[in-house]
Amino acid sequence: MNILTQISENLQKGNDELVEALTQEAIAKNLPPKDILDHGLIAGMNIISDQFKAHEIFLPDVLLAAKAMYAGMNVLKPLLIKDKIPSRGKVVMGTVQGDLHDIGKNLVSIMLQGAGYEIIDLGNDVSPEQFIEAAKTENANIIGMSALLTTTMPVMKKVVALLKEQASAGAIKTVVGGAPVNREFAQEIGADAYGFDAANAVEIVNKLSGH
Ligand code: B1M
Repeated sequence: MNILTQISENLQKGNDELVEALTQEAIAKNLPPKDILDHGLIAGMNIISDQFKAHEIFLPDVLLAAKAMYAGMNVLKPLLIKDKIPSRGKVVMGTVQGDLHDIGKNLVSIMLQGAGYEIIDLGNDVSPEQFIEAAKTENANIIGMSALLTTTMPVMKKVVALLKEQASAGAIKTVVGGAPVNREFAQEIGADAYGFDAANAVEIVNKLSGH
């Protein structure tokens, strides 16, 4: 069996130690990190998503798969982040209030870090006030928000609205993303941009910060 399929299948079974070892093995075989991420780890997590949606598996299974996803991501992280490149700007990142899904947000952070941005990661369950406060104190150019639940998407609207009320409006740009988020929603709430995946988030942030 192809090593990427093995990574995907072991991620689905929640075999975190095996996923870590297989990811190391794939790197040793000179497979590109982006392929290991897309066709191994993310491919496995997509299958977990479909099975969870179809009620074929339950929350503890998803948690185990998430743990395995992190085991692989931790191995890939240094390869996705280049060393010693001058900072292209600061991005405050977080998953919005009420939402604990952080795998996608962490992937976006890793890719942005790899592209030379300084990331202020506020974690998950981040309130609108925390986003704005951090962006101001850190002098950040961009606020990046992730939401995976339809019920937490409105928090993004609050952040954009709160930012627009402030004197710093315009100076700090907002980027939104996450599985239920789309371009129309981003436009509707007045966000500056929408990123559909981690690589696209880098392109968007580059564009917004003039790189
Ligand atoms: Co939950 N969950 N979950 N979950 N979970 C979803 C999101 C769901 C779609 C599953 C389903 O029903 N099919 C569903 C939401 C339904 C909805 O709102 N429409 C759901 C639910 C219902 C729940 C709970 C409510 C379940 C319950 O308790 N009954 C609960 C909520 C907890 C909470 O947040 N308050 C819950 C809990 C969990 C776990 C804790 C078990 C776990 C999260 C673990 C963790 O994150 N540490 C989990 C997981 C893993 C998932 C699924 C299966 C996978 C999410 C994931 O990590 N994907 C998910 C199914 C799905 O998304 N289809 C599901 C992989 C990740 C790489 O993709 O996060 O989409 P993603 O990120 C992508 C892009 O979206 C984009 O780039 C990333 C890389 O390509 N992106 C950005 C993300 N953020 C971005 C920001 C940007 C730009 C791009 O700019 C700033």
